[in-house]
Amino acid sequence: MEDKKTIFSGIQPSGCVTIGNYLGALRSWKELQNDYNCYFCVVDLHAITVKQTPQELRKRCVELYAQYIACGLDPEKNVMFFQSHVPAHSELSWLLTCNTYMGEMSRMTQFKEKSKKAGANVGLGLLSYPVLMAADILLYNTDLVPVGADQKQHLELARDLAIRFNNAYSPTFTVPEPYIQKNGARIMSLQDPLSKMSKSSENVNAFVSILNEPDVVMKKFARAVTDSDNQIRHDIVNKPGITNLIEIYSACTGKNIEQIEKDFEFKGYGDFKKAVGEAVVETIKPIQDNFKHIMQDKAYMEKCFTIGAEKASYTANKTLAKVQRKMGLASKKL
Ligand code: ATP
Ligand code: LTN
Repeated sequence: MEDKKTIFSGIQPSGCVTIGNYLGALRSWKELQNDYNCYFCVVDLHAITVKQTPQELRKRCVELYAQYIACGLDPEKNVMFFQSHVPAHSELSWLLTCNTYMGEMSRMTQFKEKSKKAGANVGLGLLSYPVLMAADILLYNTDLVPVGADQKQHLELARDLAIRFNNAYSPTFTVPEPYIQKNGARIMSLQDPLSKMSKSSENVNAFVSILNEPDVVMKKFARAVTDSDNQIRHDIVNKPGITNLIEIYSACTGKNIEQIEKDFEFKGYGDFKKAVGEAVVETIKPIQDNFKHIMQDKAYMEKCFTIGAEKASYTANKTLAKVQRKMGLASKKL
């Protein structure tokens, strides 16, 4: 355990895990858990950067934890916990905020996109959210962060903040590296293939959740936006909808793009959409079975996330104390 490198990653309980979250991130965590010392966190403090209904959020937190386990993450092998159960995340976030520039925050792509949606009153949390993410990562001396391609810019910030702090004070933080898969790192919306699939999307036809029933999955793919030339060809510029479906199919079946184009050369969109739907249904079926089972054992989950938070707090508090001391905050003993 000691010699292994450390991984940290998290998903927001802002909805149900989508096939984007699964193919882009969660699925790789499962592979990595055997070779790394892993922290997998349900990042509930991130979800409140946009308005939430408290009862719903609380329910989604538990369900997301159950989905982690259902996807094959082992709470006995990894440290699996809720972000808000380890207060050091919020505390380090403030200390890092004081070492962060306004300019580097306001140019974040996700902030620009989400603040557009928020309308007139853009919450400050949406702007400062990547600092909290940096705190999540830096608390655990993380070497590697497995995420989808959309998080690359936030990871860069975490690296910049670590390097800045190490230079301004003394070596403290490990500088983390992103781990972004080649296949499935950016799954697009089924209704607007130019924007990424998002679990908090208002249009339920835009995403497929890993808990969607088979008939719902099939319908969502049947309605997926494509073009009208009826050729199954990977062409990101001219055919973003079909390209996205090809990538989903490839990520689920392991077949490469050329093979898929060849297999469907003489088929139409209807047949292809059906095949993609079926491949997705097959991929998520075992997860759904596991999920139902786990949700019936709340006592087990409670035990797992309590132990998870204790283990996480131990490492997190050590890092936090170091940072507080280096920044000159009041000592507890004179
Ligand atoms: P929200 O809609 O609340 O912004 P989200 O669906 O975008 O949520 P996050 O919780 O922000 O998901 O991300 C969890 C993980 O899933 C991250 O590693 C992120 O990079 C990855 N991810 C999110 N969307 C996609 C996608 N469309 N394709 C591949 N990976 C994704
Ligand atoms: N910002 C991430 C979720 C997230 C995260 C993290 C991912 C919060 N903290 C730390 C990796 C490491 C997102 O997916 N939107």
